[in-house]
Amino acid sequence: NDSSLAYSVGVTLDRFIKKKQDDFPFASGELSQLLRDIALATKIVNRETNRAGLANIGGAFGQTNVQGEEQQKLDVIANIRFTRALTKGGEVCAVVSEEDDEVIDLQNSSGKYVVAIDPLDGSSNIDVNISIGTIFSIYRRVTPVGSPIQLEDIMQPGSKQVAAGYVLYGSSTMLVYTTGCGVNGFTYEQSLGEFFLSHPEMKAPEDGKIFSVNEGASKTFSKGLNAYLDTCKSREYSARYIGSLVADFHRNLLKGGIYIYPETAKNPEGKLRLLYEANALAFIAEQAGAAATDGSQRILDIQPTSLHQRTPLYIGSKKMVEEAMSFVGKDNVVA
Ligand code: P6P
Repeated sequence: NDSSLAYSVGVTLDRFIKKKQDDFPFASGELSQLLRDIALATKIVNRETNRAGLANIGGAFGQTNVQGEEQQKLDVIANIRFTRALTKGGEVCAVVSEEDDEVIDLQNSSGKYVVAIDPLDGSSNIDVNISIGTIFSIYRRVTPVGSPIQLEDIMQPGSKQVAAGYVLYGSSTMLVYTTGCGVNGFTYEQSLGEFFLSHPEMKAPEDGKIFSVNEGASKTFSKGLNAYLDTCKSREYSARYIGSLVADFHRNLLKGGIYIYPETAKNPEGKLRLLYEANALAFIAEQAGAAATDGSQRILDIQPTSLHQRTPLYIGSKKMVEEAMSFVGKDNVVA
């Protein structure tokens, strides 16, 4: 019957969104339209990503973004594509992006939603053909629709997200998202230009045997973290670190594992950004039965204080994050 259709592998993203919207009689369809707008931009970025080597749009673009990283042309292109799709879609009034120092006002005065996005995370991997990703969070604005955008519309804790997702441009291109009722994964069929439901109701294994961390910085890790990593090694867990957050996160979500980007000497607040990296993946993680903290508190409980603030990130299988916290937590106890 139709109700099972939404979950049968092979249903298109459009049909799935429509079906889920029908499940919410009061849904006005704006969020559905917004998700379609993001999916459209994803198809365009996917094509650009696949052509990067050929169209000479890889390589550094010469400017630097708020990370202080050389902006690769594909970063800039992806940012333009997503911002343009969201502007045209009309549902979003403002965007905070890794690629722009300031909030972008889309001039959609009737837009109810705000989007935080990392258009292309891991872009330094483009030139060496390693998977890269898009990460996005969706919030409802808190000040009256049509009024000037305020910082309180943007600086919302992750617990206020209405939706979040990521795109993994990997051996296949996948869109994985949640609207707070579980996590569903869609795989892109290039020849048809459609996303098809391939991973319905994703659930992370409660425990795992994979840890993802850049141990090159372990000299400056806390004692507790190094003790946790020694425990992983004593159990002969696998070390898997791609250097691309979305790829590591996605593998750990499916197979069980933990990704850690702690405070380091080079990044005393951690490297990853709260608004458009950690919050979205933390929402997805929790919806899939996994966990995400900054080493002491839930990522989703952090009240942002600045647009591009960084946070340490411990994210993945619930039991692994809890155990890591039991080691790292000792560091945070004032002696
Ligand atoms: P490091 C990519 O720049 C990124 O933001 C994540 O995708 C990735 O996991 C991490 O940084 C890699 O950082 O310091 O280990 O090279």
